[in-house]
Amino acid sequence: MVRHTATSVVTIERYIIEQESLHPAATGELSGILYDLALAAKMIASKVRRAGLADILGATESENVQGEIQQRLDLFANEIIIKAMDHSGRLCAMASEEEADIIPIPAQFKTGAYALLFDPLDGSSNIDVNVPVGTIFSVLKKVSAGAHCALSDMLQPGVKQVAAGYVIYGSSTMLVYSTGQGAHGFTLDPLLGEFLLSHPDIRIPEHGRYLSVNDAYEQHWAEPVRALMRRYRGLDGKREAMNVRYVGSMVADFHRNLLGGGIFAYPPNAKNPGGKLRLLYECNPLAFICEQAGGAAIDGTTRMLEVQPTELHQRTPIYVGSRGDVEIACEVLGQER
Ligand code: FBP
Repeated sequence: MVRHTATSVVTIERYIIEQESLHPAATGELSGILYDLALAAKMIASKVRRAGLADILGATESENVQGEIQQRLDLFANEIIIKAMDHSGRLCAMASEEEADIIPIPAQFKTGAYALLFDPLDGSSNIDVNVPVGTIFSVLKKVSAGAHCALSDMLQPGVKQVAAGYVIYGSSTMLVYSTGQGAHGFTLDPLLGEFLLSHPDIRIPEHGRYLSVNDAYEQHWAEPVRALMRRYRGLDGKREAMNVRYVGSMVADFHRNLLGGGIFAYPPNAKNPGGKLRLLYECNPLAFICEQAGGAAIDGTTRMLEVQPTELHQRTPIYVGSRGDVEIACEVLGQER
């Protein structure tokens, strides 16, 4: 594999092909899915960039399966991804944070060997206030028999992901993905309309400096979680205090910590005893990327990628980021349990 640097002018298409060449058995189907996702990301980015001018801000009257009011950009992004992906003949079905059930491939199109799960616009509460939001995706290989998708194709543990990634719509638009050969970042050049390799082979620092947690929930945390947050804040004298940074968009908080080192945590609390964030299309894809970059992710007891899913929209607690900081979570949550 050619070693690239951030100035090698490598498009995402070229990089995907180079990575595919490392797999003699590859059919090109997975590469095709990644291309189509990159196109969908460009279309969403162009709308997000002009959101205030494009009359697409604000909420709709409808609620999604999570009980959240759907933002207009949520639905726009959801539609864009479905339309960009449903006709390629590469997917057996899709699942989205915005759709209660599995999204079948329309009858007029062929079905394929992969399932796609996604959060079309993560950090919805930040859309109208121009704070970075993102798109998160996970790709699984179809395991059920027959042409059509079964729930079992979606309910696979994170280790079964064949690809995962996210797009961050921030000061620049970046797409970070992995197919199990490291995590790589591409920046959208708005003049060329191309995703160009800008962060080859991302490595997250072993120990981080940022703590990303919404501590407005402190009163609703159980004692083990409070003890852990005291540790990260250096209040138990066992380590230097970390710097707190919390945007409220998981993709943005995760991305900062992936590059700068740190931990993002959304512990269980009295209001969300099972956690808030969704296992299949928020936590598993980011855990996959993080591990590929040398980091780690747990749900409080188990390696995130080994959790066996039981429901499409199941929620989970999450602690993800620098390996040294996640190990502290294992130690403190384990000790205090
Ligand atoms: P969605 O916007 O996709 O529903 O994502 C959930 C989310 O906004 C995460 O991006 C973020 O980390 C978290 O919820 C913020 O939750 P809270 O406001 O409880 O801290």
